[in-house]
Amino acid sequence: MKSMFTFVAGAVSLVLAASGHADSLAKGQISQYSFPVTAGVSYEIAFNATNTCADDLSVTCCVLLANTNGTEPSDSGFEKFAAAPSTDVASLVVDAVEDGTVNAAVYAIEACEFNPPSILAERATNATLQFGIGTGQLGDSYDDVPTTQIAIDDGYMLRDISRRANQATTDGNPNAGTMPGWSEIAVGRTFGYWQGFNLFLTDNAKDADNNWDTLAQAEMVDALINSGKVYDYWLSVLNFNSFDNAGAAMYAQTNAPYPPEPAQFCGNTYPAGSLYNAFWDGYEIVFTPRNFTDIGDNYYEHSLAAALDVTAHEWGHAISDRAVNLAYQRESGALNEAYSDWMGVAVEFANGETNWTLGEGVDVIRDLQDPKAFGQPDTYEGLYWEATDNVSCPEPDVCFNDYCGVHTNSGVPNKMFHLLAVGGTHNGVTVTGIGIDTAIQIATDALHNYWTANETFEGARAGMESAAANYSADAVTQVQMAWHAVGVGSSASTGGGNPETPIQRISKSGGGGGCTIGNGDVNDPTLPVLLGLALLGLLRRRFARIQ
Ligand SMILES: [Ca+2]
Ligand SMILES: [Ca+2]
Ligand SMILES: [Ca+2]
Ligand SMILES: [Zn+2]
Repeated sequence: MKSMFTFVAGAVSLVLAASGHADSLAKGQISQYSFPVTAGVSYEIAFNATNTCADDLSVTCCVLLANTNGTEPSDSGFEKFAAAPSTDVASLVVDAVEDGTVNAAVYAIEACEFNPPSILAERATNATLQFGIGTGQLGDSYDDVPTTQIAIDDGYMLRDISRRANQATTDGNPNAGTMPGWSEIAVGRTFGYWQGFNLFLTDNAKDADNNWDTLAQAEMVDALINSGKVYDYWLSVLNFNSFDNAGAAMYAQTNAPYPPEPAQFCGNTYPAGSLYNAFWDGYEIVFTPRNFTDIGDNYYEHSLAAALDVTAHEWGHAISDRAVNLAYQRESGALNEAYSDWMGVAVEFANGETNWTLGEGVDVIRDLQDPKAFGQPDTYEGLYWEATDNVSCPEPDVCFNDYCGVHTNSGVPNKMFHLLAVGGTHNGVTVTGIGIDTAIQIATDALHNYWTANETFEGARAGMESAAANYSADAVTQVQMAWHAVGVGSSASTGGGNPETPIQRISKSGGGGGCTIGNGDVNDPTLPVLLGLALLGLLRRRFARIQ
């Protein structure tokens, strides 16, 4: 719909100018620009590199950065970025909420020659929402894929602005939310990396006819649709407006080769792109591509973006990260993992998938109802428990003990959550379910109001008891019984004593847990840091987790 936007006189010729007028930057330099903007208008800012990098002709040497609030973007502080795999025009879109300026910059990953950024097109913000059609990896068809128009090639981006409060009345919008005017749910396509810095180069997913029907696009459609479901669940059940409850943009990267270059890790060598995974990197969620190769013995037909529960699990990390940043080791780390698993199951239940496994349809990795089925304990210090005390596990380590069992011991709070949500008898203790939505509400309240960074299971129970008091006396009782049933604390009625049935306790020393990476597990957000993922290490230093 070309008629819906206006080309800015002069801008196109500037962006597409012959390379003879290009500027240049040495490696590591940055060049600043600013553009006056008017509230309610959407601007597409574009530039193009005129050289490619000497060592790898498939990637550009420059990236375009932008901040919407008038501050100058730097190599460590920016809100949006765009790069291109060639000398083609690359662009990003910013929506001006108020009159003022948008500041942009070109940053040189390597020696960079480029035509300076300019505003390629502008449109009324509320006119850009367009629903496309698409198909997910598992065959789901959608006729309401939220997209926005772009100017270049007359195409579209997988960019959901339909959850904004001011998009609530747009015709055909089924997804009204309360995100602020600048926010969005967007999916990026990762198409390469700069080897010297491990820099992923990503851009907005684009399509010419708004029909998202290729295999690579199916991964992007899944990430966008599933992230939208997560947003809707948070809003309707938790009364949360995105993971920070302040309308933060939700970004997902798909088709991300991992590791971006061959990496030595835990004593093994991993070829580029050999690992299959999903993770929250402190800023966005990232999915590796579906893997049809035999590199690293991985063969997966679909990327994990196809799994709503895995997607919700990663977004659960975003909530806990912003809430209390539970230390990723020992019991607090297991709580961190468990909370994300709870979120994964809860979002699926709300969308009609009433199962307690994680990853079904793609790669099943855990079962909250029966943790033992995947080698996790369902009882505190019971079978499969990984020692967490300082004597048995003195050095939390990703390679040797999974940070003292974070992906293992999460089975205990996972079983607790299952009992609390739907009830049951475990270790001879009977729990009456309070419903999965109420259970995640209480857990989220506890996460924000009571849990601390180094929380223990015992402390987690106490925090949930306090949170449950705002719901009902019965909720408090069932929280007590659910934790009691998995061997954490006493029963609600007796105020002391042990579970009715003696709990099997197995003494097991730390170590030998093996490296979780590469086994299809949903890994922790520190792994990309360890591997030097450049989005954290170079350009997004400000988002790096402190472990
Ligand atoms: Ca298409
Ligand atoms: Ca599922
Ligand atoms: Ca599931
Ligand atoms: Zn996780």
